[in-house]
Amino acid sequence: MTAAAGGRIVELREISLPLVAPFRTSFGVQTSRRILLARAELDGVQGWGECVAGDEPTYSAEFVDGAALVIRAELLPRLSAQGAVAAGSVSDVLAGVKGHAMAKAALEMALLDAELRATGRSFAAHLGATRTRIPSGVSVGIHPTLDDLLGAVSRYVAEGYARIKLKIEPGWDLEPVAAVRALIGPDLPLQVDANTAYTRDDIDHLCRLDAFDLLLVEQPLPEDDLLGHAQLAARSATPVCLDETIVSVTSAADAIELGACEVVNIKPGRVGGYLTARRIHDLCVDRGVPAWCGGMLETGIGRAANAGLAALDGFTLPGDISASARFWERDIVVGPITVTDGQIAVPTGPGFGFEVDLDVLDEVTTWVERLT
Ligand code: NPG
Repeated sequence: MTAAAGGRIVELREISLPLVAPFRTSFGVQTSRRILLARAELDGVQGWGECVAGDEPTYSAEFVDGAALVIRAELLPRLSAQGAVAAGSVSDVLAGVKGHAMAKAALEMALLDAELRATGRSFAAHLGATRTRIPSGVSVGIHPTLDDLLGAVSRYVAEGYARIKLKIEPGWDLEPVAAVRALIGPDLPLQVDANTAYTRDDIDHLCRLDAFDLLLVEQPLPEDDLLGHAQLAARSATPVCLDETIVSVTSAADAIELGACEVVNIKPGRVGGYLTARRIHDLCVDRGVPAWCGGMLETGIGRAANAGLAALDGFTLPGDISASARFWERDIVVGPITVTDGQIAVPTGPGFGFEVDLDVLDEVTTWVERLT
C-alpha cells in the first residue's frame, strides 16, 4: 500500500439497529444501537468505517452524538486540509485533537478499507496474518435470574462457542459464575468482565473468583486505577485483563510494566484505530502477554474487520467476535458473520472483506450527510 494513494471521507451516516435481546452490563442496558458510519472514496472505490461509540457516554467518554460533532467540527476539516489522506497518516494528522479515539478510528477505518479495496488486498493479508479461522467467544449479559442466565449460556454452548464471557457486577458475580461453571463443566473456557464496577475494597472478594478456573477477570476496577489492578494481580490467581484502561500503545506498555495487566483486550475503536491496535498486538507479542480482540456490538462491518485483526498470531485467546445473529436480527452486510464449530472464517475479500447490503442499510439509516 503506498502512502500517497490516499482517499477522502465523502459521507457520514447514522443507522439504528434493534438488538435481538436486551444486553445488560454493569454500565447499563441496551435494547438497540445507534451507529455512526463513515464512507470513504479512493479512485471511485468505496470504503466503510464503523464508529463503536455507544448511544451514551457510559462505557467511555465517547458517544454517538459527540463523535458526529467532533468529526464534523474538528476531524474532517483537518483531514480535508491535507487533500487526500492515506490511512497510515490519519493518526498523525489528527494527533492535535485530544481523545476521541473512536471517532478517529472510524475515519481511519474507512480510508484503510478503500485503500485495500483499491489494491485488491484483504486486511488480514495486509497485516501478514496467516490464520484462516479464529475461535469465537460470546459475551453474555447480566440476566434477571440465574435460570435465565443458564438458559442463555446453554443456547450459546449448543451453538458451539469456544469461550463464554460473563458480565458481572457487585451482587452478580460468585453465584452466577459458580452456576455457569457447574453447567458447562471444567473444560469450556470461561472469563468474566466487570466494566469497572468494583473498587480496591473488593480485592478480597474478587480473589474468590479463583475457585472457578477462569481465563481472566476483565477490568474489575476503574480505568485510571493502575495501582489497584496491580494490587489485585499480585493477590489473585486469576489473570487480570485490562480493557477500558488501554487507550494507546503507551498505556498498554505501562500497565504491563507496572504489573497491572496480565492479559490485554485489544479494541481497535478504543485505541484510535486498527493500525494502533496492530502495534499493541506487536507489543503484547514482544512482552509475552496474551491478547484477544474485544467487541463493541459491531455490525458485520466491524465484525469482519475484527476477524481480520484477530487472525494475527499474537491473539492467543478467543475474542469477543461472535456471529452477527448473536446481536442482530438482520445485519447490514451481505452474508453475515457466522460461527461454525466454534470458529469464524477470516474474511479473504478485498479491504475488510464485507459487502454492505445497501437496501438494508438504507432501511435502517436515520440520517445521511454527503460531504462532497
Ligand atoms: O461481542 O460485540 C460483542 C460484545 C462484547 O461484551 C462485549 N462488549 O465491555 O467489552 C465490553 C462490551 C461492550 C459492548 C463495551 C458495547 C462497550 C460497548
